[in-house]
Amino acid sequence: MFSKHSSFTIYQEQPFNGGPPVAALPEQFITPEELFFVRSHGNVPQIDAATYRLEVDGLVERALSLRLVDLAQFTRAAQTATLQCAGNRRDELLALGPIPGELPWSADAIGNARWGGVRLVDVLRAAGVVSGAAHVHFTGLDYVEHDDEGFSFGASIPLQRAIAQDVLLADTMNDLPLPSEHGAPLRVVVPGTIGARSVKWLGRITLAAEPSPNYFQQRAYRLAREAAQEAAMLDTVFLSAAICTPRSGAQLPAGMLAVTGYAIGHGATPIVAVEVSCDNGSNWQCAELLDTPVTGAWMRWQIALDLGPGSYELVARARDADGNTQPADLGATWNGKGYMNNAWHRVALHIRP
Ligand SMILES: Nc1nc2c(c(=O)[nH]1)N[C@H]1C(S)=C(S)[C@@H](COP(=O)(O)O)O[C@H]1N2
Ligand SMILES: [Mo]
Repeated sequence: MFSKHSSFTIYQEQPFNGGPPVAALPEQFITPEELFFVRSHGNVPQIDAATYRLEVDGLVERALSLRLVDLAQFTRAAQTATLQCAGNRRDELLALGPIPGELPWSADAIGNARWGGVRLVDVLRAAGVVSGAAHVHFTGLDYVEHDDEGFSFGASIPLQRAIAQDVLLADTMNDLPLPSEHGAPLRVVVPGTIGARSVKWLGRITLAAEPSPNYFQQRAYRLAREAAQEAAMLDTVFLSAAICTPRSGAQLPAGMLAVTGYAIGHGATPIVAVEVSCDNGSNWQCAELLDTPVTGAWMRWQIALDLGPGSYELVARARDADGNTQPADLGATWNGKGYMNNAWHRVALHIRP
């Protein structure tokens, strides 16, 4: 089922959820489709391109009902962007306590693709946004069941974010037609924002004064790190870095060891440094950054370490162009849903004599 690599971990068949081996992620700047994680809350709808319509309604001068061929009136645009699920690296948090009903993603719920399509702002301009509109709602054509109710996945982003040039309605991924599990025929791509706002199988765009009433905007994807805190709707991705090779628990021979990984800035701001420690954060060495910094995209990195026999904990942390840093301790990122783990990433190793 679907064009995924044989090494892909399938967490669930229905809804379809899976991710690639983490070690494969830093091999390429652009993640091939067969290694790109899939996060779906409901079915993967098979949509007939001939009868498909994108509805645009709400606080607009004229509601639109666009066929796929009607999208040709808009200028084509392309954007390289990393999508990261808010649940990326939840497996580390699961060591601190149970997180019922959520998937145990490792550092695999992330991928970087080249998306092609039309700009959301051009479609909004064609509909004519009227005053009072402050949020853009997206509704999918999938079917999700929650608490004995059936509905479509939905989300929203602030109008201010929606009108930026980098927000796309994408119909291609890595220069090929968008695959069904990634949202064919049309999906939203909001770079630097949690994956949940990049709605797949997009059926409707609604302009409104308030955020989307959809369960996935109002109830899920909120972050409460302290019990007293009001749980805020998630939006911007947080600065983080992950070690992809070696994997935790590896037993390796002494000598030069290649350590590789990825990092992503706050809101996908470009990464300016990645540092690695092999003594629990007392001393740090700068890793080599492998990619040209691109706003919206991740940065791959590598470093060669000369390690003698013994047990180690490798630690990685990053810094972005806005000077953001990460929490050192996993405990500081704890929340009952296991979202947004951006603590320093730690990997335990044993080097053989
Ligand atoms: N319609 C719809 N859109 C959706 C989802 C979904 O379940 N239904 N999942 C969201 C979540 S939580 C994430 S992280 C991204 C994942 O995109 P991908 O499957 O292409 O990697 O899609 C988002 N868009
Ligand atoms: Mo997600």
